[in-house]
Amino acid sequence: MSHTLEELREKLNGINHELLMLLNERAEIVRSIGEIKEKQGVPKFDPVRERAMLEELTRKNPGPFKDAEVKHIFKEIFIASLNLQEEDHKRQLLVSRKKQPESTVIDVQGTLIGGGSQVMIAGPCSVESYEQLRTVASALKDAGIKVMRGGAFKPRTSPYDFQGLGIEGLKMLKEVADEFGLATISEIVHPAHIELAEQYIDIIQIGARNMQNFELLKAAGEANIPVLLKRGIAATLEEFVHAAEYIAVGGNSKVMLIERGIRTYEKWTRNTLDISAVPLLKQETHLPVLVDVSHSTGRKDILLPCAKAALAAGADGIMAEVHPDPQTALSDAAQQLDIPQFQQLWEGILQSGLFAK
Ligand code: PRE
Ligand code: MN
Repeated sequence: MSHTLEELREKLNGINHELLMLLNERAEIVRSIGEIKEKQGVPKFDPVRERAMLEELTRKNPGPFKDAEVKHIFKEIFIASLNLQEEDHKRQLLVSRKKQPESTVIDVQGTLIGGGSQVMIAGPCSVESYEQLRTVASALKDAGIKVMRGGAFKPRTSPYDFQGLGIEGLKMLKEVADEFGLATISEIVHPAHIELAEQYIDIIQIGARNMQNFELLKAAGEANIPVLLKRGIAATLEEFVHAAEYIAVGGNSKVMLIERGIRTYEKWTRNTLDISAVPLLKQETHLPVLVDVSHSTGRKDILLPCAKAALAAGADGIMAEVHPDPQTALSDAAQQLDIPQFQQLWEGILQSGLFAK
């Protein structure tokens, strides 16, 4: 008995529907397996299980599809299943935009960061002296900038380089910032210093070299002040987001991310500024995303176009290093702007119309 084309297509429609229902029924089971794996902390991808299923399927394959075709079709199903488990995992992250669609806005002494409010953070690489800090603070205040940076604990590449003034430096930073009505940010490198930091600074910075110092991240998770987490020099965005999750899961939801360049083969810049990180991090997380134009480029001459690119890409803030006399700076001398250069950068940013202030 022969069927008409219409009849055969009608049959296929029915089979398509059955396959669709079965695939989705399968997907629900895959999700439940994903939840179990999530709880157990085991990887979602299981190539051994996949191979066993493919072997069984080809063994039982009655044809006319060849084994290779059956394998191909099922491999696609496994990929889609894995994607589903990974999407579910992302949805569970506290920092994920899937978990919280609205942008986090961080209030630093009345300065809002995120959700359409941008911040300019500037100051010397290292705290060196009262005079140095006062000169910078005064220039920042005149420019209307609210947050001053200054490193007191300096994790340097060489142990023979200036290591920072430590707690004394934090005290100096606070004293000068209070005089000029500025908020402060400084890097903390030891979990034991987090509590102490809260007395002296307004934002804790976790440096690129410590992005995956999990004990430090956990300690920052217990802090009551905002944390600015720098991207590691060789960190993927996924690793970066998970490092932020360590802080958030500890109870501190005031986390900001900062792209500061990644290591590539390029030598004309200190690191390579990854602009794509800005829209991606903003898409994946609800956290404010900033860009450090000084450490990413390691130069003074291209900060304005890089800052504009960052803001155009959606950055919630810019960080730059400024020193009264960069040539004599005890760290990062090559990249710190002097005060007139900084003023020029700031003017350029304001004139670009990309900074909402
Ligand atoms: C499943 C999904 C991804 C894994 O790589 C292996 C198998 C599948 O789709 O069958 C399910 C699953 O997560 C599992 O059985 O462990
Ligand atoms: Mn520096």
